[in-house]
Amino acid sequence: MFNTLRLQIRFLVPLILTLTAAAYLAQPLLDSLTLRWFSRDLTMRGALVTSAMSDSLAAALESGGKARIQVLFAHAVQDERLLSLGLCSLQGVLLQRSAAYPANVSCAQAQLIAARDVPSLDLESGRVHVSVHPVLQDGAHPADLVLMQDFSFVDRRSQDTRKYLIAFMAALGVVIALITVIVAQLSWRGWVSGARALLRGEGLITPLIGNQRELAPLAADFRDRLRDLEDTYRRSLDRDDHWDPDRLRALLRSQLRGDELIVVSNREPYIHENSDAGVVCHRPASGLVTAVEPVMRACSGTWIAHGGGDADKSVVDGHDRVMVPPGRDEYTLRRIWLTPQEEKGYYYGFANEGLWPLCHVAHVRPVFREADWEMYRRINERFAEAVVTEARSDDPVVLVQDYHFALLPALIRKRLPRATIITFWHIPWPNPESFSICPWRAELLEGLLGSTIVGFHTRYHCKNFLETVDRNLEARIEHEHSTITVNKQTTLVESYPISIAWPDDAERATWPSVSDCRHAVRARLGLPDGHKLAVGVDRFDYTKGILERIHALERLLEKQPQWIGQLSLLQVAAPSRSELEEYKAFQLRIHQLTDRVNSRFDQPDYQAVYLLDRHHDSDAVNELYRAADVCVVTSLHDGMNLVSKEFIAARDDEQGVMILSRFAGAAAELKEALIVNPYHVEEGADALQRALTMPVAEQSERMSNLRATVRDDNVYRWAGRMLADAARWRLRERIDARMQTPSDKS
Ligand code: ADQ
Repeated sequence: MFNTLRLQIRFLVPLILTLTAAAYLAQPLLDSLTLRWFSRDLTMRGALVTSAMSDSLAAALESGGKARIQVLFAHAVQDERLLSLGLCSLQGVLLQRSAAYPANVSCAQAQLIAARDVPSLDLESGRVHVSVHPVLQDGAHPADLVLMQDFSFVDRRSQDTRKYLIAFMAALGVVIALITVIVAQLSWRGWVSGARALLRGEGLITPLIGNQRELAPLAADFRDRLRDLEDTYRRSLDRDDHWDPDRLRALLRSQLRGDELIVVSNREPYIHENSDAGVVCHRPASGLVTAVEPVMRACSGTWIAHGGGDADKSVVDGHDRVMVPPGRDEYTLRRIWLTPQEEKGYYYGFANEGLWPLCHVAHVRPVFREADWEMYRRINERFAEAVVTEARSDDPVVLVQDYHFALLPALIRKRLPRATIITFWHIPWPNPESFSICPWRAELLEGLLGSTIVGFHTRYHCKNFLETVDRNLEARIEHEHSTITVNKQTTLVESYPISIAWPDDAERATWPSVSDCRHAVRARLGLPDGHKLAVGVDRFDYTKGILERIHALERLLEKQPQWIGQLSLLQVAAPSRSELEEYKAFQLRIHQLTDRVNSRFDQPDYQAVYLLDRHHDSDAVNELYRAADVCVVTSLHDGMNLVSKEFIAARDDEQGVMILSRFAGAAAELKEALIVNPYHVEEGADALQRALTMPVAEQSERMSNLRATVRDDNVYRWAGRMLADAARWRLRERIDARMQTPSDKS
C-alpha cells in the first residue's frame, strides 16, 4: 500500500511540473495568436465604423464643414472602446482629429503602424490599436480615416489567460496522472492475477484482456517451458559428482535453510533388548534402516518409529524419546507403542500379508482382511499425530518410509498443509492389474498422493505407479514431467535409487584384512583356507530367492562334481516376520532343503550348505563379505537390494564376484555383476561355475567398476537428490503463497 502511494507521488509530481512548464512556454505563442485575433477584430470594427461614417464625412469635407466633422467625431468616440479619430487627406495631411487623438502621430506614421501585423501603439494612457480606412462615397475616395481603439484589454486578457492556462494545465496534469495510475493499477492487478493463475496452472491471464480460452495454450506452454527448465536443472544435478555427509548437511542448510527433518518408519534404527548382560542395543536387519540411518546422522532431526524392543520403554524419557546412536546422541528417536493386537493387524496383517506380497511378484497370494485394514488406518492416524507433536514448525520436511504408511502422507497434509512430505516406497510397485487385487486401492493411492514427492528405486516402478493412478483415480497426469495432480495437490513421482554409505578411510582402517576374514570364517566352519565360499545374506524372506539359490548350487554340484567338498554356500538369514504362517512354512522348507542337499553331497567335515538363521552384527556381516569368493543375490523380486552394494563396498581388494538377480532394482546399476534369472536353475548353476573360475584380472576389472558406481551413487546422493527436489518444491510453494491475495486464500 505504502509502496503504491510512493509510486503514485513519484509519478504525479513530475507530470504536473511538466505540464505547468509547458503552460509557461506556450504562453507567448498563445499571446501573439490572441493578439492577432483581437487585432483583426478591431480592424474589421474600424472598417465598419468608417463605412458607417463615410457618407457624413464625405459630405462634410465637400462642404468644408469642420465643425460638422468634429460633431461626428465627438459622437463616434462616445463608444468607450473607440478612443480617437483622425481624418487624413490623400496627401497625408491631418485634416481633423478628435480631442484624444495624439498630436504627434502623423498620417504617415498612422499608415505605417496600421500596416504592421499587430498595429498597436503605446501611449501614456495605454495601448491603442491603430487602423486606417478609406472614406469612400460613390466610388470617390476623398480622405482616409485613422481610428485608435482601446487595446489595453488584450494585455489584461492575456494575463487572465495565462492564469487560467496554468491552472488548467496543472489540473489536467492531476487528472492525467490519476487516470494513468488507476489504469496502471488495474493492469497490474490483472497481470498479477494472470501470473498467479499461471502459477496455479489455471490458465487465466488477465481479466482486462478477457479471453481466457485463447490464452490457455500460451499459459500451458509457459508452464511447460518452466518445468522443462526445472527438469534439465535436475538432470544436470544428477550428473553432479561427489556426495558425502558434509555436502548433504550443506544442502540442508543452504536449500532447506535448516528446516527440520522428521523421518517416519515402522522399523526403528536402534532396538533395546534385555539380555543376560543387561540392556543391549542393536541395529535391526533392514535395508531401510541401513540406508536411512546414515542420512539421519548427517542431518539430525527426529525419527519416529515403532518401539519393538522388550527394553525400549526402559530407556525413553517422559515423551517417549531417546537420543541415538547410543553414546553419540546425534538425533532423536521417538518411539510409538503398539499393542500385540495392533501389531498383528497393521504390521503382520495388512502390511505384510497384504501389501508385501501384492507388490512383489513372488507368487504368494496377498491376504486382505477388513479388520487388518481398520488397524492399518488407525495406526497411520497414530503416527500422523506423532508427526504433528514432533514438528517444531508448520512446514517440516517429513520423510515417510515404505509401505507401512501409505495413508500417512494425506493424514499429515490434512494437519500440516505446508509440510514437505517425501514418501519413499522401498519395495517394487506392481502393475495396475496386480494392484487392482487390493480392495482399498483408491484409499491407498489417495493417501500416497498427499505427498509432495513419491519416490521409487527405478523408473519402471514410477511408470507402474503412474499407470495405477491413471486406472484408479480421477487425476491429471503429466507423463513428461512425471507429476500427478488430484484436487489441486500436485505430487512429483521420481526414481531415486537407494544405496549405502560408502565407507571412509577411517572406517576401512578398522577392518581386518581379507585374508584374516577368509581364515576366520572358514575356521569357524572347520574348513581349510582354500575352500570356496559363496555367501548369501538376507532377511529370511520368501522374496529373496534362497530356495532357488540352493537349487542352483545343487545343480552345479551335479554338473561339476569336482566342487563337492571344495565349495559351500554360507547362507545367513536374519529371522523375519516369523509369526506369519507363510514365513514359518518358507523357513521350514529352506531348512528341509538344506538338510536334503547336505545329505546328498555328504562328506566328512563338509556341508554343501551352511544355514545360519540368526541376526549378525554389521562387523560380522562385513567379515562374511570379505571372506567370500562369490556373493549370491537371487531375489525373485526386490526394490533395490542393498546386500549387493554392501558386498561391493566391502571388497577393497577388488576381488570376489557378484551374482545378481535381474529382478532386483540393483541390476539396473550394477552392470558388471553376473546377472541371472533366479527361476532358471541351470543359469544359476552356470553363473556359479563362471564366478568360481573367473580369472583374478577379470574379477578386479569388474569389481573396480562396480566399486566406482556404488561409491558415486551412494546414499547421500539418494537423500540429496530427494531433498534438493523438495527444496525446489518448497521454494515454488513459498513464491506461490506470496502471490496469493486474501481472497485467494479464503
Ligand atoms: P530389505 O528387504 O530388508 O530392504 P536389503 O536391501 O537387502 O533388503 O537390505 C537388507 C539389510 O539387512 C542389509 O543391510 C543387510 O546387511 C542386513 N541383513 C540381512 N541379513 C542379515 C543378517 N542375517 N544379520 C544382520 N543383518 C542382515 C527393503 C527392500 C529392498 C531395498 C531396501 C532399501 O526390500 O529392496 O533395497 O528396503 O530400500
